[in-house]
Amino acid sequence: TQVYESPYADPEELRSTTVKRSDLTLEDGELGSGNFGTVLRGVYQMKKTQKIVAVKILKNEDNNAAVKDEMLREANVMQQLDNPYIIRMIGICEAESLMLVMELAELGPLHRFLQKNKHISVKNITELVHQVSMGMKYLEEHNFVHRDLAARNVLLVTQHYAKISDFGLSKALTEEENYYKAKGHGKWPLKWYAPECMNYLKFSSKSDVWSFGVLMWEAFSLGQKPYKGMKGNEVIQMIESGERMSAPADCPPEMYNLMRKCWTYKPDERPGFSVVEPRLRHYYYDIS
Ligand code: ACK
Repeated sequence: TQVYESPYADPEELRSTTVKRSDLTLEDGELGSGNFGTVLRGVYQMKKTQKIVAVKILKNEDNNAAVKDEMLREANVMQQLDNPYIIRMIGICEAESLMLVMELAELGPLHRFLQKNKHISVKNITELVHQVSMGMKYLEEHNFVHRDLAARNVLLVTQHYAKISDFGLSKALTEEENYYKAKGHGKWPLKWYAPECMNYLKFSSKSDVWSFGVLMWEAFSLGQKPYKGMKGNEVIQMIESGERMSAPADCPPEMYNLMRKCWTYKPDERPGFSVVEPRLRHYYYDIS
């Protein structure tokens, strides 16, 4: 797997985390949207060059303080991260609305790319999930939990270059605790959540590993929905009874075995990304 040079790696450019509105041109086409607002393509004018960027724009209408807070928290986490497999933040722009300026991943979310490109090889899928595991290993080493790891939050720069995005739910862990205790159940992506998240509101790198197993299942099933047609409580019952999703069609047994490891019930017995990443790396080398 090749490590690509980031266009934003220049420390001089990384330091400035406020983007001047006059240096930013927004384009018409929408890249995507969510309950926070929309994401537009933009052009960011830097000293010598221009960069095409993605701009997450907060909905303005209700002046919602909670949503604004969440976006600032997301920006704060992204600002601390520096890894080739994680979407880089360029800065915050406070103008007609609050805007989060990030590097653009032109090909969009992994699951949709796979749905549209059904002839992608096992080797290519392995390469992409391995890259995600490298980004997650970095997060684990730096004591951040993502809490929303799913194929929809993996964006593609090219068909051979994936990056983790969407740090809206992510948390920096403290020195005392290696998990984050949620205040209560929210609007959760529970098909991606480990049993200890549901039962004890405990989020750790190990619960990210569980989500990563679901992400692997999505990738090898070419972007299908996990636990298709099942309700939340049915998924919980299935997991509690010890049952797991079956292998996607044409999934190599080595990869399905790894998913099953990620779905180990007890977090203490589940592998971390320091174990998952080399497993993927070695399998990728074996088939290359
Ligand atoms: O699933 P989507 O179409 O792809 O919808 C989401 C949406 O914007 C809100 O998160 C897309 N998106 C977010 N960040 C980026 C980015 N850095 N590059 C390209 N698309 C992005 C994402």
